[in-house]
Amino acid sequence: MWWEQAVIYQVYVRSFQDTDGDGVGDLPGVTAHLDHIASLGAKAVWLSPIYPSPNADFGYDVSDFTDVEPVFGTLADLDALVARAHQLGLKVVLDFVPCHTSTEHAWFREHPEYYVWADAPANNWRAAFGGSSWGRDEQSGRYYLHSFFPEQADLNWRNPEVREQMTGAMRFWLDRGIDGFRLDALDRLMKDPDLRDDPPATHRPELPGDAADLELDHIHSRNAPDLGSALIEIRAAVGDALLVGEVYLPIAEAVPYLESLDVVFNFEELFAVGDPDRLRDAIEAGLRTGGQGWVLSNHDFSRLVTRAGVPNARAVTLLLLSLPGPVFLFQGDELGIGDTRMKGPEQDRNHRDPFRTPMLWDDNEPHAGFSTRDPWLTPSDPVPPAVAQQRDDPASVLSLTRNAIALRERLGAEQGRVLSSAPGTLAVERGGHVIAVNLSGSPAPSPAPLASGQIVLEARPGDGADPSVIPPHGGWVAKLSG
Ligand code: TEU
Repeated sequence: MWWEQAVIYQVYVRSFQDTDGDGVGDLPGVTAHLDHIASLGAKAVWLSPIYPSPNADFGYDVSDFTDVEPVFGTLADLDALVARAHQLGLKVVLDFVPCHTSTEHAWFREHPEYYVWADAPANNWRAAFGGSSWGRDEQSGRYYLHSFFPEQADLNWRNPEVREQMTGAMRFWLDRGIDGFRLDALDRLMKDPDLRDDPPATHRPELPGDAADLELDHIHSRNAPDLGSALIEIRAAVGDALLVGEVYLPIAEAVPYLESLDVVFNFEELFAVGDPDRLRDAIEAGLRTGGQGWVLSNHDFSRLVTRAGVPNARAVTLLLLSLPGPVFLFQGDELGIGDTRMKGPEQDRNHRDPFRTPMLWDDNEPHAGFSTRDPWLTPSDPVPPAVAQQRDDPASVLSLTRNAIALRERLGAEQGRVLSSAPGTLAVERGGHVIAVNLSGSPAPSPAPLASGQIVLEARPGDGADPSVIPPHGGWVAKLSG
């Protein structure tokens, strides 16, 4: 399948390229820069939600599943984007949000039976972004379930009509040439039918979460035992389109989702990149599991540069891009963008804005070429050089990213194995190569005997020419001798 070793590039449409001068990115802006994505060697582009939305959660509160948000453009703009992508050999993956709708979706009034209701808050469940999961509907005086913001009412996937409507919407996009879906927040798709209380937490959660994750074990409010039945219907509706699940669970618990999905994100890896031991565990778990995708960054969490730490970001980028299976690259990862703070009134408006800063196309243009006027979000911290400034610099993060992606062809599909290596280092052998990175501050011995001249790619050009040593905060990919 096309996605098995693919690099999939995530576009946060609001922040990619503005073409109509309103300071917000749009679909024609994505189309205009698809050649950049193709030139990286990515095989697909995943678009953050493009549907009409009141933007309580920037597109993840959908008010119509079969149209395009006017600020982003029109259905015709999307058709043009898909046509251009396919011309360039890129697949197009849409972010689909099956768990909830905006409370401004017409269904919320016309089809209340599509949602989960109670006369009073029915249990102790907590919403991901704080507070009770039960929101009061002022009009009826009743309470509806919401796993995220109160503006995002949870759909009731035990109602067959909901399943029909949602799978119908997915088919609508497939008919327009879409190649797959990233399915949002899937572990919240179905909950305990009896709405039982979540018990007090007995241990620290394996993945970071909100304060409520330290208080409650979310065993009833997510990941219901019969959730797989909905996934089977989704799979039946979409044929062999790519289905990537955002399942916010440790990878071992996400495995059952792979009965219907092609890929789930490896979140353990995402949170482990700052700690070589945890990262080794996460990579080993991922290699064992298969069917999972490595994530450099996404729009919800601190950027790779910030999580890995500036000195190690290049080495971690090289490592993750050299692993088998799909790899998800968030726009700006290829430039080395880290978290930024916001200017003026934008400061602290949304706790995830620091990871969603506008793309940097050309430092000689106003707003680095993102927009002709003030962008919707303006970083206040220094940002790395833009695409035009990094493109021809062999030492740039952009060159490293492009070269590491090109190297994936040579490494092939072999799962590979983690080698034992010096403390603070990580080494993987696969496809006749060793990928070794050193996340410590001192030089470390090579994990395997390599002849000199075998290095095919370095995370720090010029520093690591000796394959008997992994340079501090560096790394390389080298051919195995013999
Ligand atoms: O994210 C799901 C999500 O945010 C949770 O898994 C969260 O990380 C966890 O509960 C920890 O608190 C998706 C989108 O990526 C995100 O942008 C949306 O806000 C969210 O769903 C709601 O649609």
